[in-house]
Amino acid sequence: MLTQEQVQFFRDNGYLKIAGAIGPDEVQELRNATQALIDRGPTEEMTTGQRKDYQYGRVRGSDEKILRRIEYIQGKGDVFVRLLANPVLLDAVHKVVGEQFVPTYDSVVIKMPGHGVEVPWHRDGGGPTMFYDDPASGRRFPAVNFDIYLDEANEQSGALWVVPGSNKDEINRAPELAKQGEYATVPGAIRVDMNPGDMLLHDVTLYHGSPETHGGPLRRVIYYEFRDMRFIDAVHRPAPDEKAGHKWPQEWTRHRLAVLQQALDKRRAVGLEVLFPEHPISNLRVPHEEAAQVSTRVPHPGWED
Ligand SMILES: O=C(O)CCC(=O)C(=O)O
Repeated sequence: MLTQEQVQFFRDNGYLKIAGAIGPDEVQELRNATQALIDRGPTEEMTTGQRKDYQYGRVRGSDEKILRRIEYIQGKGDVFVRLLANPVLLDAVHKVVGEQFVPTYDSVVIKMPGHGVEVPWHRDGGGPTMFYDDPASGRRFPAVNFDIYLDEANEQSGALWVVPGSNKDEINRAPELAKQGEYATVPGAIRVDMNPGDMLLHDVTLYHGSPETHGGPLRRVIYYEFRDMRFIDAVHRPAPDEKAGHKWPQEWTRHRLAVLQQALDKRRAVGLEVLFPEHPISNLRVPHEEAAQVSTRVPHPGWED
């Protein structure tokens, strides 16, 4: 479980590596389920929104469309739902995101074998408004991604590069770095090599990206993002008379919390360990019966339009 030193390292540097966070059996199940999604791809039977979940890109000098990510994977298999309630993940979430944590995003990023698509330097969601300084408590609530590695990430498979401490930069230099398209020569940048089952925490304001690969092996990483409810209430809610657009109404966060409860219940049902049976904050709990009924694919408002 995360120590105070690890929490401090994360706050200072914007990232933290936890080796061996996810056990080998769970990793193997996730690998199998992810591979099945890659092999099948989008189908005619899917809705337009579900087909859009499969995102493609290109590498330099080729017109071939290459799979680069699949959105909303919690709606694509129980193993991804159960992962949401993994005790090592939720312990880290609780300690770095805040007690009122809410799962806010789920996807898998893929570097296909042979040619893997670049993820240019960026801050997730575009930048410096992606945290909340709460005047009531004086606390800063970060938005954090929990990156679960299913394959080895190294030079050949296009490991992630990060600039430690860039979460504190007030001016966003990520677009300029993306334009230059360099990794190893970026001042302060480090490559974060990972093994299957390792978890990387990254603050969404950290500069990060990964180069395209040529002749490398498959590299798959699951990204689960969480934010504290105080952050969401202050930053993401539509005004009372406003259409949701890309904002997050109460029903949407309740739906996400219901998936979390379903994840805790599904994990316990197969005899896996959980950190707590329900959300530790009582007003963020969704009754088990209600949680069991919800669809586990919860796209963001605006995704299906
Ligand atoms: O896994 C990667 O290469 C980076 C993915 C990423 O940062 C993103 O999708 O926002």
